[in-house]
Amino acid sequence: MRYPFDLIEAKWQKFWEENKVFKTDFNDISKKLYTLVMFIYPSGAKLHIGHWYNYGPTDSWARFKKLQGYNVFEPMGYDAFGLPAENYAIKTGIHPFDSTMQNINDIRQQLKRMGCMYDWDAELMTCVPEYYKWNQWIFLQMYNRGLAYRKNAPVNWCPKDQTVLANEQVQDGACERCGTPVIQKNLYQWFFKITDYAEELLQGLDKINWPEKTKTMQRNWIGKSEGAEVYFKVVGIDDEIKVFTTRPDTLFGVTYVVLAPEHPLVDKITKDEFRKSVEDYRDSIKSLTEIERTSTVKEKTGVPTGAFAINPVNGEKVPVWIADYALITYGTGAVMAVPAHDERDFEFASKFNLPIKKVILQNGTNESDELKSAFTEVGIMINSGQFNGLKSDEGIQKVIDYLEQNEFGKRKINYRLRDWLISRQRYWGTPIPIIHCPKCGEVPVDEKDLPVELPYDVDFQPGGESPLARNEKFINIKCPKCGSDAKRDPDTMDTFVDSSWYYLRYLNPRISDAPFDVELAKKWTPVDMYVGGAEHATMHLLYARFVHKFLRDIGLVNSDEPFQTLVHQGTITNQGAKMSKSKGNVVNPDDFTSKYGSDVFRMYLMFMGPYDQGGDWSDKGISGVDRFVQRTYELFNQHKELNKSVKSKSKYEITSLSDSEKKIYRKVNQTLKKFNEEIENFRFNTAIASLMELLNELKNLEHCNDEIKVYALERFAFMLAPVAPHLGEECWQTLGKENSIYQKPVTFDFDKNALIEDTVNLAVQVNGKLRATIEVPLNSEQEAVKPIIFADGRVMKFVDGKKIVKEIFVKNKIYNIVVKE
Ligand code: ANZ
Ligand code: ZN
Repeated sequence: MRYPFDLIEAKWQKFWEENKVFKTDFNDISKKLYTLVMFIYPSGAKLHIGHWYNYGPTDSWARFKKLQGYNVFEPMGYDAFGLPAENYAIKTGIHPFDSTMQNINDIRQQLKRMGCMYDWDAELMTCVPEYYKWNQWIFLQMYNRGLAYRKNAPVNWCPKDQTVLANEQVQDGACERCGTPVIQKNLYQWFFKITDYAEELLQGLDKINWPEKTKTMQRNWIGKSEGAEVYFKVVGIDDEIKVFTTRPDTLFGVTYVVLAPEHPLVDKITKDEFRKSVEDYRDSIKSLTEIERTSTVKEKTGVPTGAFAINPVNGEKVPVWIADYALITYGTGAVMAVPAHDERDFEFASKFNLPIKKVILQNGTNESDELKSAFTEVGIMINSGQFNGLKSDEGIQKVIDYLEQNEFGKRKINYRLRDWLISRQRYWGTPIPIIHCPKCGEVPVDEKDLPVELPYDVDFQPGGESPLARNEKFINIKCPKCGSDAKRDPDTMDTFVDSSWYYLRYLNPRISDAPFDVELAKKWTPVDMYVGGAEHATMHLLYARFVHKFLRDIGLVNSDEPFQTLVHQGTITNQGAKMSKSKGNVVNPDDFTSKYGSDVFRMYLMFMGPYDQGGDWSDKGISGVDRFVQRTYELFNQHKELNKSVKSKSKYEITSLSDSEKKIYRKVNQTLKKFNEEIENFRFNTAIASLMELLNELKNLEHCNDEIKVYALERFAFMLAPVAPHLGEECWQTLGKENSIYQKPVTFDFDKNALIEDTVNLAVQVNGKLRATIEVPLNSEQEAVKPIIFADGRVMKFVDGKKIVKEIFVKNKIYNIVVKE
C-alpha cells in the first residue's frame, strides 16, 4: 500500500493542534531554546521554495532539540507593513490592509500544512495597532533620550516611487525596487541615532556565534577608522578647516585641502573672482549620488575657492579646493590632500597640476625617483622635520602626540556608520507619533494617546507628498501643549523598525500594557538560534542589535545581543538563476507537496546539499526520497504485529548478540552518532543519508530477536521524526506508542562499545585483479587469514594447480597473490 501521506499528515496536524503538543512552557527555563526564523513578508499569497527552505529544515532542527528534551519555543508571524502591498493597491485599488490580511490567511493555511511545530498562540502581525503602537512607544523612548531626531539632510529620492530610499536600497544608483535612477533631495527626516552605539555594535560581534562573513559585513558597515583631526587655519579669516585623516604620518606632504561642495565654510572663504565657478560646480554635481561621486572610475572634478589654508606642522600655505570626492557626510567633510600617498589625491593633483610632495620613501627607491602612482604603503618618513627617519606606521602615533601637545589637532576615531533614516513618505507603515505645532515646534504624542492609528481611507496615488499628508482628518490636530491648529507628522516608519524587536513580542503577543512581557524577555533572550537569509546581514541584523541594546539600556531586557547564534540558509536556484516571476523559473512547492506530501518535499530540500549553500533545483532526486518514505512505511507496517509488550534495553552487551543482531545493533549506534552530529550542525543532507543507509541495513531485521527489533525500530523512529515529522509520528504509533513522540524526551545516546567494527573486508587480488572481498576478524595476522582466503571458492578458482610465487599481506586491507602457470 502506498503511504497515504494526505490522511496521515492531516491526522497528525490535527493531533498536534488539538493537544497543543508544541505549546511552550515559558516558566521552565532550565532547558529553554528559542528557535526563530525571520518572519514572513506576506507580499504574496503563496509560500515559495525560499520560505520552505528556510522554515522546513530549521523546524527539523528544532524538533530534534525538542526530542532531546529542550523546552523549545518556535514562533511564526508576519512582517506585514511595507511597499509591495501599497504598490499593489496603487495598481489594483485593493486596500493594503485587505490584501495583506487575505495573504496572511492563505499563508497561515500553507504553513500549517508544512507541519512545523509553531506555537500558534504566539503568532503576531505588525500591521495592527496592537503591534505598531509599540513601535511608536519605542520611538518616543528614543525621542526622550535624544536618540530620535529630525534633520534636514540630503536623501536618496526615487522619483517614481516618490519616496526616500536608504543607502542600502539604492543599487548602482537606481531604486532597488523599480530601477529608476535615484536623485538627491533635501528633506526633513527622522533618524535613529544608531551611531551612538557604533563601538558597542562592533565589539559585540566578538561575542556572538554568527557566520564570519556576516560579521565582517557588519564590521565594514560600521567602518571604524582611527586617526586624527587636524586644524588648518584659513589665511585672512578667523575660521579653521578641520580635516579627518587616517594618515597623520603624511601631514608634511599636504599640497592642497579639499572641502565637500556642501561644506558650510565654502561660501565664507570663496574669493569673489571664484564665486561663479564654485556655484556652477555645485550645480553640476547636484544630481549625483554618493556612489557616483566616490566611484573610482569617474574622472576627478573640482574647482579652487581662491582661499589658502596653513599646514600647522610646517606653516606651508596650500590652496583650498572643492571637489565632489570629498563627502559632507563623512568625517569633517574636509580632506587634507597628499597626492604622493593617496590614489584619489594623486589623480586629482595630476589632472590640475597641483604639486606632489613625497614624504614617505619606499624601501629600495630614491627620493628623486619619479612617482608613477601614489605610494600608499609603509615606508620611511622624509621631508617631515623632526620625524624624518621614522617608519611611517610608527610615525602616525608620534605625529598625533605632537599635534595634541601643540593643539594643532587631536586623536580621533571615525565610523562610516550613519544614523538610521526611518522616515518613509508612504502610507502602509507605522505613523510617526509627533505633532508639528507652529508655536511649540515638535510635540511628541502623549504615551496615553497611543496608538496614533493609521486611517483606513486614504488616497495612495503617488504625488510628491506622503499620502497621509493629504488625509485632512488624520493630518489636522490641535497641539496638545497650546491648543493651536497643528499637523501630525505625515511620514511612516521604515518597516525595519517593526522587525527590530518582534522576537520580544512573540513571547506574549497579546500583552496590552507594554511592548512585550519584560519578565519573559529577561528569561528568554537572547534568541538561541536565528535562521534567515544572508541578504539581511547589514540592515535588519544590525538594526535589531541596536534596538536590543537600547531596550537593555532602558531596563527592558538584560541580554546584550538579540541573536546568539545565526545561520543563513543557502538559496535554491533554478538553472543557476534566482527564482523570480519575471524569469518564469519559479518552482511552486504545492506541485510537489500535493504529489508526494510535505514530509517528502521537506526531506528532499534538506537532502539536496549543504544547507548553507542551497543549490540548483531539480526534481530528479525527489522520487528517491519518496521511495525511502515508502519503504520506511512498509518496514514499520511489517512489524505491526510485533509483540507490544516486548521492551528493549537501552544498551546491549555486544558479545551477547548473534551475528545478525550485532550488525544491526552496530549500524543503529553508528547512525545515532552520525545523525546527532550532522543534524546538530545543520548538515541535514548527510544526516538523511545516514538514515537511508540504516534503512538498508534494517532489511536484515528478520534475523533478530524481538527485543533487538524494537530497539532498532524505536531508534529509527526517533531519527525519522525530526526530518519527516508526520511519518515519524506514524511509525512511532505503529510500534504501539501512545500520543505524540514529542510529548516525552527520547534518548539519542549511542553505545560507544558498539561503534567499533570487529571484522573488516579484505580485498583479495590474484595477479593484480580483484577476485573477492572477504570478511575476516579485525587485526588478524597473515597466518590466521590465509586458510580463510584459500578456502574461498572465488579465490580457489584462480590459484588451484598454479604455483604461488608471492603473497603480500597488508593487515585489514589487502591480500595479494601472484601465481604462475
Ligand atoms: C590624508 C591622507 C593621506 C589620507 C594618505 C589617506 C591617505 P577611511 O579609511 O575610509 O576612514 N577622507 C576623510 N574625510 C573624507 C571625506 N569627507 N570625503 C572623502 N574622503 C575623506 O578614510 C580616511 C581617509 O579618507 C582620510 O585619510 C582622508 O584622506 C579621506 F596618504 O587623509 B586621508
Ligand atoms: Zn503648540
